[in-house]
Amino acid sequence: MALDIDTREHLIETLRRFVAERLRPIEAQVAENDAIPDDVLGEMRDLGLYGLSIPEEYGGLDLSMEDECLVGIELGRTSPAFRSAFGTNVGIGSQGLVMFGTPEQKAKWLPGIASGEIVTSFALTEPEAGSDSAAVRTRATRDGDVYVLNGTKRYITNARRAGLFTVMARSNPDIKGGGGVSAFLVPSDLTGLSVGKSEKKMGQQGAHIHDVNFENVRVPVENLLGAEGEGFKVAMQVLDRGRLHIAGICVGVAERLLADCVAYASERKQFGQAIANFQLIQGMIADSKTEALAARALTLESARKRDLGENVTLEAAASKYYASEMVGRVADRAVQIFGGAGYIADYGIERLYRDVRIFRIYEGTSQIQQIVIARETMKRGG
Ligand code: COS
Repeated sequence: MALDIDTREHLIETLRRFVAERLRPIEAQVAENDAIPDDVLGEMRDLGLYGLSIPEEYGGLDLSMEDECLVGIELGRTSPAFRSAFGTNVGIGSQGLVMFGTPEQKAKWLPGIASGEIVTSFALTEPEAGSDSAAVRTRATRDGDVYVLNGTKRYITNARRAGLFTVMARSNPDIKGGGGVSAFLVPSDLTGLSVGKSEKKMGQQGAHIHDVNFENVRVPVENLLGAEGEGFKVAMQVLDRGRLHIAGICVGVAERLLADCVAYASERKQFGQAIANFQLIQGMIADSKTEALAARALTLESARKRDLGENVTLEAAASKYYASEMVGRVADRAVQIFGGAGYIADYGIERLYRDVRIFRIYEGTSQIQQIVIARETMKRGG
């Protein structure tokens, strides 16, 4: 639901203050400790961040996609690890349930997801099924009134905290591609489900990914999400939405980096004057600003189209592709503008440079986005 202008401005202003006063001051500490303090997670819950996208009847804020992207832009002004804490509840961990859940499934889980009491995870990727996500091998074998799950999921965000997983598993081994895959709502306390170690990553310390192992996990048939054999399409539609959210975050990080660059270039003196006076520095700032504006416009326009009920598979892929590549270039220029300081941990620029690298990979690599964009463009005839 689209917020009225006053409510939207109030929400954005509240978040801007929360990011500036509460999150930015502890960015370095969170990265150092690889953990977000529990009291900060509690404040995020109190602000309603876990329920941004959940319908109001289940206790969420029911934001439109455009409003969610605007919120994402604000959240992008700090370490992306903070967003990751509730990002699965807002996006890939909950949206299968929101879009395809039965009234009973929604009533059972959405209130806890909206409040943040239940953390959700999206379990699609496997050791042998990354970009080729229709190739999932995790098996779901029907046995009376349960499906028995066996297999391993990889790089699953928030798995350690998750109370509920959306798991894509092959329910029909005779169908090799996506048509043999079903989606399941799997509570984390079921016997046989175990979560592996937190992987050491290049960036976004404070956000955690794990393997999730299923060993004869007995999932009640009523936890099937959507129809049997529709799980791949559930996943694709969840990702269409998630890609817009990620694009919004990329725009926010780029805007943050630009602000940092302008502040630094205005302070830093070389050859007797602020480096901001030099046209070669200005050229980098101009390129970053132009690209950040273009990504913002593309993302918000695509989000508005989705809010109007249009199919945005192409637009979501284009937004994510452009915005994630854009923020990589902006971060690279930021290191260049900061010079030696850009390479030193104390300034935080090298941290963001590492943090943004994953945006070109998760929720579909840039190369997958290119494939989606090209296919859809050809389908649409141009
Ligand atoms: N919305 C609805 N349905 C979709 C869809 C979408 N966005 N994308 C594909 N489908 C449907 C297709 O219409 C097709 O349906 P039919 O069998 O009825 O014709 C079916 O799903 C299979 O689609 P397709 O043939 O395009 O599947 P492919 O195996 O060729 O691969 C890509 C599709 C590569 C686009 C997909 O595997 C993908 O997005 N991979 C990246 C996954 C990813 O983002 N992983 C990140 C991990 S999650 S953090």
